[in-house]
Amino acid sequence: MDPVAQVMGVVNVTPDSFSDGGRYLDRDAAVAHGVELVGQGAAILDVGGESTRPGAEPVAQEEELRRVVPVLRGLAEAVPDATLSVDTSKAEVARQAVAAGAVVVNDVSALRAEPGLADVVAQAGAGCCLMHMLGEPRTMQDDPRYDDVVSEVKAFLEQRLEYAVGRGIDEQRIWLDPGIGFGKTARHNVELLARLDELVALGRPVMVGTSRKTFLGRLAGGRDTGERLPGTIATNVMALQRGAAIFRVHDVAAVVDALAVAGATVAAMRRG
Ligand code: PMM
Repeated sequence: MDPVAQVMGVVNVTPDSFSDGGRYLDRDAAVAHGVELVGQGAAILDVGGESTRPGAEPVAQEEELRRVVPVLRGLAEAVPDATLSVDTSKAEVARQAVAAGAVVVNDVSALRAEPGLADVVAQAGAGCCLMHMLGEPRTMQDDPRYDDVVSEVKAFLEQRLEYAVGRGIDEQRIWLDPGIGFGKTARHNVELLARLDELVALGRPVMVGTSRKTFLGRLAGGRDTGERLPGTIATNVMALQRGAAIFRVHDVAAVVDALAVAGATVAAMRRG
């Protein structure tokens, strides 16, 4: 695999996440799942306790803490070499997650939901992923519109990067993410993947999360969540070729293999 390409395995500890909701609610099962993903080649694990699927309702802070903190503690012990990320937009959840072993805060609101989150990341010397989203999960898929989706996402990420650095977060530890499926039609998602190099040009590692998302099913003629691995692989390979660095997926083993082959081919293409 391209040496900079890293696969992030998804460990959702939620009862309603769109693809694996409810299966890993139990702490031990979630930890075991994370260990299995590392065994399959995930360098990073993203632990989330609040679903961001379209239409999802927010989760109370206490409940989110109850879901993610014990799982992070368990993973920090079980897979000490893995990079642990917490998928949250809440400052207090991030604070306790970092204390439990997370070194990256993956915030789908890009530090807009809670101003205190930037301070938590800065003070901990943690990394963070800033993601683009149009609107909020409850309503984001209700007729999203852009004049030019790529330039608008790029301008947003540039502005959020500047904000994060201004709040004291180490620029070298910031990743950017176009937010595939977050207030975007299938056409918007495809356009973002096709022109991902324009986001890579911002100079920070770009993360993509296409795994099992609705647009893959739609483009393939109507596929349910469990039938979207081919689309997941196709989009991650395209993203690798366009310069993405981090690939957030549920099906780690298959994507690691695909990226190893694609990465060798991309390297040969670059050598000419
Ligand atoms: N997608 C989901 C959740 N968190 N975080 C980032 N940075 N990028 C994504 O694309 C992303 C995310 C939704 O997928 P899930 O419900 O399967 O976790």
